[in-house]
Amino acid sequence: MRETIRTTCPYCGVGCGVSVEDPGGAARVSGDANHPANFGRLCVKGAALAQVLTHEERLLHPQVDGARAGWDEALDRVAENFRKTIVDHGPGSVALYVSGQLLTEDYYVANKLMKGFVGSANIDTNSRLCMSSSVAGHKRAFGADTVPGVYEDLEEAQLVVLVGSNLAWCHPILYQRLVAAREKRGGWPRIVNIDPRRTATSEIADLQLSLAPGSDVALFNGLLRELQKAGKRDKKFVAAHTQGATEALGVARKWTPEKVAAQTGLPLAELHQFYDLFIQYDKTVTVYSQGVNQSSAGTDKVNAIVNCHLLTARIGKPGCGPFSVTGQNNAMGGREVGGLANMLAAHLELGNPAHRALVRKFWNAPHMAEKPGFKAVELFQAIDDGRVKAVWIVATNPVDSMPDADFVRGALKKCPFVVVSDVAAHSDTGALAQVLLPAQAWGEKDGTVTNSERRISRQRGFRESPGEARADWRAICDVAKRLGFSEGFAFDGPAAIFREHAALSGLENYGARDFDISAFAKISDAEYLALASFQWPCPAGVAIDEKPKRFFADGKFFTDSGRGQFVATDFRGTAGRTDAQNPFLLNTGRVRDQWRTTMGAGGAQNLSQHIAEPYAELNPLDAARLGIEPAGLARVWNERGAVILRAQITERQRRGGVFAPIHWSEQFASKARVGALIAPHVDPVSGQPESKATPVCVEAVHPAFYAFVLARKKPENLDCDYWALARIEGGWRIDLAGLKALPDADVFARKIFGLDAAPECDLVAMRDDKAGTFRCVVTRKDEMLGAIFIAPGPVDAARAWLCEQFARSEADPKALLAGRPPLATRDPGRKICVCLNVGAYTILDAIALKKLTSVDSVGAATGAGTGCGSCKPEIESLLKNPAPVSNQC
Ligand SMILES: Nc1nc2c(c(=O)[nH]1)N[C@H]1C(S)=C(S)[C@@H](COP(=O)(O)OP(=O)(O)OC[C@H]3O[C@@H](n4cnc5c(=O)[nH]c(N)nc54)[C@H](O)[C@@H]3O)O[C@H]1N2
Ligand SMILES: Nc1nc2c(c(=O)[nH]1)N[C@H]1C(S)=C(S)[C@@H](COP(=O)(O)OP(=O)(O)OC[C@H]3O[C@@H](n4cnc5c(=O)[nH]c(N)nc54)[C@H](O)[C@@H]3O)O[C@H]1N2
Ligand code: SF4
Ligand SMILES: [Mo]
Repeated sequence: MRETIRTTCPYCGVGCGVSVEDPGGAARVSGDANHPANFGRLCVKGAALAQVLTHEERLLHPQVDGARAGWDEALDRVAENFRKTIVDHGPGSVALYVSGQLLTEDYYVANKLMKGFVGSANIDTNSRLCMSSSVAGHKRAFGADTVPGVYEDLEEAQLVVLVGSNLAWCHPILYQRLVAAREKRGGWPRIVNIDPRRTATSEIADLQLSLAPGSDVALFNGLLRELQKAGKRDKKFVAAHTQGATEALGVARKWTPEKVAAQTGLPLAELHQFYDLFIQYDKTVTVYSQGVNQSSAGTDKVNAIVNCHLLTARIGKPGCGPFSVTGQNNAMGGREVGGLANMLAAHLELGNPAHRALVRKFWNAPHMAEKPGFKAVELFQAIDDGRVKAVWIVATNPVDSMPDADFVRGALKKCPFVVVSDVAAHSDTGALAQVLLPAQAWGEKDGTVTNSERRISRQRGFRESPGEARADWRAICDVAKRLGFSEGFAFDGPAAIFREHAALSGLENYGARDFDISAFAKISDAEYLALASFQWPCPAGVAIDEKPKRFFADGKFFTDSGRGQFVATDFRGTAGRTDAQNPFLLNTGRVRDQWRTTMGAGGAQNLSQHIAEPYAELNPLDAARLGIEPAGLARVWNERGAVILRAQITERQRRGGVFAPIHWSEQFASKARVGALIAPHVDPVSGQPESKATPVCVEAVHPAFYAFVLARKKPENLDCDYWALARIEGGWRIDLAGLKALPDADVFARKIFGLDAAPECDLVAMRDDKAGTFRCVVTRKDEMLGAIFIAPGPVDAARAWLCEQFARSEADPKALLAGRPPLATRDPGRKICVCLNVGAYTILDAIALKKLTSVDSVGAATGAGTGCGSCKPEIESLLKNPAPVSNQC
């Protein structure tokens, strides 16, 4: 019998269980039917996990000063530099910058090393950029960073309000659970989607509120007022279990519907529709994500939402509650170990002397941090001005993902000592490291992660690590030992770390703190190996059951008074304001098949086929005014930086706004690091940057030529004003453009394919001087190595068809030279359904020809949407709006 490994998807915070069969290196990945997050389903990224098991582009060996080194040499170097910096400049001069991508065990030792042994709380994490406003909002309202509800609540609710969440693309399995519940329950829950732009998630919304960016606090203040007015205050609950209602309502009172309408730009009728739904349905869940968190008023947005739930006592009960969905697979685990610079461990408070004493004793810590360390934005400022002189960056790519990313790059360049632990051989941050440490990747590493609903699951290693890659926890413990802290870091594996973490969570807890998993404090290595997923809290001595665990149903909160705290949230606009210089507001976020800054989800070629280029969404009226044509290029810039992106002209985008995805690093595009433009404005409470509202200027780029390239090998020389690379089956596709006319297209093509060094290759060219076009294919014997299409305007080629042809080894070079399929064949178009390989034109043709009206009928006719289902919202959108889809990106 084949062994099945049960593990967890490494991508988003839904935390889906994954089953892997891995006989002889041909892994088969499927959803774990028994895992309570996904019950067997996987989205397109999870389903492509077998493709990321490649060792291509992996960092295989430690490097010191750019040269391969042994682990001992590299670790000695890290420890020596850290020790010397601490001795010379104090513990505050060193820092760790870590990540919600780490396993809890890695995170635990990193936090322990800094806060208990180095004696500085200078450890912060990319989660600062992700959900620290939710943490701060929870702490203000609940007295602890507690997510009150569970996933079932979304299915059981009458109304689900999505705020700043593109659930369909970013938490696809939770979205699918919601869709399935609606199908089963005849359209319940009703769904309201609150987002300045229409997204894939808008397709299932009964009501879309395209509010002005940053105006959520006004909207929810107005809601609080209307709830009170409509008599929806739960008087008993508010009186017995909360405080601060009067102050919060006092602030909300002035937010009349008219005033809210003016602030949010929403029509009064839509506003009343929303308020009426919220008033009418007691079972309401408000799901929120980065449109809420990544704001200079992020914490207030969270509390404005929570206020409405406290007033109506819609919390802790089935089908009710505010629900912060976490992005990273282990954002929650990081919170549990205290990975943020202002937290301790096990949800203990760094600012609380009794908590510090407790942890000091438990860790037998020689140098306990006494005060919070630098939060991410402050940390890179401190690196820049020399207060921090040595930094170790683990599992995050700040040169792309931080705001003011060019400043961050400059700071790291200046920093005397930079260590980067990563799985990838090349990253924009790794390029600046003196020491590079190769880490284990998914499928190799072993430990636990916690999902958005407080469910702890095992990630299990089932593959040998390539080269000398090692677990992050091990590298951290090895440095700790070299710094003289052997006793505190003598762990022999993740199980030992997990036991210590679990024990600390129960230490003198007695129900005073939400996070308690002390039931697992004594589990054996074998039990850890077999550990099934469980939801916390799980205190010692209490039988563990599978019932959903909710907080606050009893009205007991973790504040000093034990009451839930209303917060008076006065409205303030975005920190960045548009003006004549920068008249557009830049919103940034995610696309369905890309993962953060690691394009193509770390090497899965399927996932580059959905959207292959960095782009900017612009409203048609704005684009027309700026003279930007569909598939043309747009320069988006401000005083901090500039990017060049492919224009996507769409009504989904409000006027005055531009949306760009965050996924393209310099490894994949010439100039698409949107982080470089983001102002480092932060929320005053959480320190989370405002990544969704930066004033920018947008203008048309007028290239002298455009080109589209297919290549077996990644070209080494892409010396061009614009280029974007994407993996395809059998090679790469590249879009290029240049501002200066090409003196000789033939020479340019030869350079792209490196032909001077490969005289055995043939180049068959077609030139039309009148039209200004040039096409050629490169072959070696009968094997096709590449093709290039050059034109004075955006290249009009059937890209999806070309990619398909290129993947076939028997492809006819001459047929490819035509750039489009023969008459009888249709270009399938941009891939909408990756699982079944169905393009947009195939779907549109089927809709027109067979007069299809439902997603299911499209599925039956074309197969689209019948795999993982992640593309169903887009099929829905094509049904509603069968306009031609740009094939360009
Ligand atoms: N495919 C994919 N999935 C992912 C990720 C990925 O990279 N790719 N990353 C994961 C991570 S780390 C995270 S944190 C999550 C993020 O998940 P989401 O938060 O759902 O994703 P985003 O696209 O960042 O932002 C969500 C929406 O907020 C909207 N928004 C912008 N400003 C405002 C505003 O002022 N008010 C409101 N109400 N909305 C606003 C944006 O238009 C956007 O559609 O996704 C996770 N899942
Ligand atoms: N403008 C703008 N900026 C944003 C956002 C936005 O919406 N807009 N979103 C923010 C959010 S929510 C987030 S979460 C961040 C994400 O941004 P980053 O934190 O930069 O995340 P990744 O791109 O996933 O980078 C993770 C790195 O860790 C490596 N890695 C993966 N697994 C491991 C491992 O196990 N060990 C080690 N050592 N390395 C590993 C990967 O190869 C990759 O280089 O970006 C933030 N920045
Ligand atoms: S929903 Fe998230 S956790 Fe689940 S398979 Fe998709 S990316 Fe992985
Ligand atoms: Mo995130």
